Amino acid sequence: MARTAAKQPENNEVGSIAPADLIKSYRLMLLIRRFEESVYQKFHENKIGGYLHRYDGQEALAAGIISQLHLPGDMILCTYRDHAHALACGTPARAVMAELMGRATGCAGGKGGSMHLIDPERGFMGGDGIVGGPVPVALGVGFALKYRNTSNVCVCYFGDGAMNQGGVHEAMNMVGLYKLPVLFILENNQFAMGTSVQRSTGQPDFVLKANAHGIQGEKADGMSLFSVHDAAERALHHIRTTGEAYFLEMDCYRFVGHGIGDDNTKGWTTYRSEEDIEQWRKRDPIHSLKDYLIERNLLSAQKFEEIDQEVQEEVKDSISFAESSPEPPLDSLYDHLYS
Ligand SMILES: Cc1ncc(C[n+]2csc(CCOP(=O)(O)OP(=O)(O)O)c2C)c(N)n1
Ligand SMILES: [Mg+2]
Repeated sequence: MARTAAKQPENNEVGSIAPADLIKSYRLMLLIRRFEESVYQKFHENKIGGYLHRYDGQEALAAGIISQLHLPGDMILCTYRDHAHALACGTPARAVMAELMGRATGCAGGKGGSMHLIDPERGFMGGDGIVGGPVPVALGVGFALKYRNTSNVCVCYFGDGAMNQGGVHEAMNMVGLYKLPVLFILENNQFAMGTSVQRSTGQPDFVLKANAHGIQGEKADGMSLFSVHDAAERALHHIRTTGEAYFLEMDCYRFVGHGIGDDNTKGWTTYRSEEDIEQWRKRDPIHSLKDYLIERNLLSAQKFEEIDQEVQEEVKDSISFAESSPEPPLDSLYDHLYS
């Protein structure tokens, strides 16, 4: 059942993604990167409270999959590393930044913060602070989508560390048993905080584990937008035509530490070497896509510059918007507790 990862198209080969969509994905990945780069500084200025987990290096997983969904209709669940997924679903950068700063204009009304972004109108059913937490929720969402006779899919992102949680396997078993339309995306960034995959699991073949629950799957290169896109296209086709789940293990790497308490820009990280980080950085999904667009003359130097400026402006604007937004009023404390 496992298949080999799709390769980035060679220079003289036509890729499977239309040039206009490639450029859109490039812009989105750059927006995610610049957004993430801005948040540590705001945290250190005490503008953001709680905690922060960045997605630098993993951008292709959000851009290559969410761009293929039918929104609204399909539903997305993910972990606490969720800024990218919200932006990919179309939640404005302003509403994401305002949420991080606990402002009433944030996408969760300023009451969720970084790990609990949500935007149901755009299909984004939220981040989750509990490791493995999105998987049992995906079982419920997948059941609802089938029960209501829709042709929609629930996409559930989770981490390599989460794959060792009991509840994850109970939920995957039921998704396989009930044949539910769920696309599992295992973000295998090689580490759960400071613990490597080699140190945390007796069976590192994650696709095999999905197969054990009756779910087909494959492994793909999560550092290549092309590979992510191709694998997701096959997976979504499988789910929409058979109604059954699919599992994708995405090999990837986070370029920065686990979270704000593990800030490798300050030299605190001890569990992985600078050399390893450098090796993975050579496969930066944004740089590879930029090279591809240049080699094939799909975007001029001037256009790259314009996109860069636009994205920087969008992030700057999100910060001024958030900083000038009010905090939630005290009398809204008990709103949204029950639906
Ligand atoms: C149930 C539970 N246990 C422990 C934690 C603390 N914790 C937060 S993130 C994390 C590591 C998870 O790693 P992984 O699933 O690989 O996701 P990644 O952070 O690498 O994206 C842990 C142990 C938690 N949030 N929830
Ligand atoms: Mg991980």
